[in-house]
Amino acid sequence: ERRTVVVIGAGPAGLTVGNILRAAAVDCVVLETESREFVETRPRAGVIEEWAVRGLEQRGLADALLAGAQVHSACEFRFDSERFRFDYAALTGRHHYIYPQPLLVTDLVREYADVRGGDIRFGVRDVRLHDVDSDRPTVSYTDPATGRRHVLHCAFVAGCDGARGVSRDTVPDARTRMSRQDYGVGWLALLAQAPPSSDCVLFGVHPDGFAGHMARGPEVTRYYLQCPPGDDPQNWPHDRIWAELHERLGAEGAPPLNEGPLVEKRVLDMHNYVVEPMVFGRLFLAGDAGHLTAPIAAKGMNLALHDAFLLGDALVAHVTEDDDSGLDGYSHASLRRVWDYQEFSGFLSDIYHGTASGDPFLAGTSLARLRRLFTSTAAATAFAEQYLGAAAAF
Ligand code: RFL
Repeated sequence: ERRTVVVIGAGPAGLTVGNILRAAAVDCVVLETESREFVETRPRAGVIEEWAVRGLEQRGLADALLAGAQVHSACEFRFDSERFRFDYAALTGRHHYIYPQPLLVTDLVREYADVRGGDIRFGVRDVRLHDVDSDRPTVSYTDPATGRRHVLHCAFVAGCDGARGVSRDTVPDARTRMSRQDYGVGWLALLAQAPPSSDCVLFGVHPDGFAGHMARGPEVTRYYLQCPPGDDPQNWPHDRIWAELHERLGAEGAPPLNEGPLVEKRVLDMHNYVVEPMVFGRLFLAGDAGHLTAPIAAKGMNLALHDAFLLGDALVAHVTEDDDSGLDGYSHASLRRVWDYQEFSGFLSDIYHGTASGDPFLAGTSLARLRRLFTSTAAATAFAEQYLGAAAAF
């Protein structure tokens, strides 16, 4: 079987690339190890930056999002038992969109498979890439229905298989560099079946550790609690979680949190990596396959979309106009935004985690950094720009 592009992974990156290719009638197939139901319900991100929404809209992929997303214009920091509202829209004129990742993935699958007639194969096993450094790469997998190996011949492979995929491992160490950073903290990621307790995102910066509150919908709220890296979620029974959330997000005049059953409870270790370059022969990495940003600054899905716009458009230009400039510049263009977001994520990590670091000096400078956002318009505007993500290409 021959295809122009094989896309590996049906997350935000792979599905967006697939949709861009289908809109230009470029022949492609998307391979995904999980089931359709699984990818459409996997809870993860929820914040989409305005430029990314516009990018989806330009490609005909934002109808449901624009109809259903919440538009946020502010967030609130809570520290020293006080509330500090940070109105980023007033400073920049720009907003955040709150739209749960499973909804976006559902929209993208429907558009790709049901509207644009794209070929997507769920539940495939043991995906392997071959000869990607030649001009005749192949991708093989085991068909779940027959148990037989299947081989796809192609011109390009889009490696969009996330942090635990196989694409990245195909690249020999000598041909790429992987830079890593570990913040040395964990976050207990929680999903509560409870209405949000505020009209905006809340960040609690507390001596016991960071806590976060993010609406996901009218009846679902995501919470985060800083914890030791590698901590066992069993150490966090229901009552302890709510006691810590009340404590760390508590502030004078703040309404109490709405409690509810916790339907997700997992510990995420806060670490980052970046693969450079993101290209190996005919293999192009996109999204978490090429770079991971700890969810501290809610940037991962946005970077995945940025890559997908660049890569999808570049593949279309190559196939339909014989224009290679997009593919040649892909890795560089992606990494500019990746590094900018990594730097901001590190800056935010110091603010969020400094007060609980056990180092009183770091606690002092972290709080000074935070207070500056509420005393200097210049500092606040610079922060707001990075919080919302660069509007234009670098
Ligand atoms: P994904 O979404 O992981 O999709 C990769 C897909 O590839 C499949 N796969 C394979 N398919 C074929 N063959 C293989 N060998 C395969 N191996 C894996 C997987 O099943 C999957 O379907 O990667 P993508 O597309 O790069 O998208 C990245 C985002 O999902 C990720 O960056 C965000 O979820 C990160 N993130 C957040 N990002 C934001 O922008 N804002 C947020 O608020 C935000 N919150 C979060 C987050 C990530 C979290 N977790 C669980 C790590 C909150 C959490 C809790």
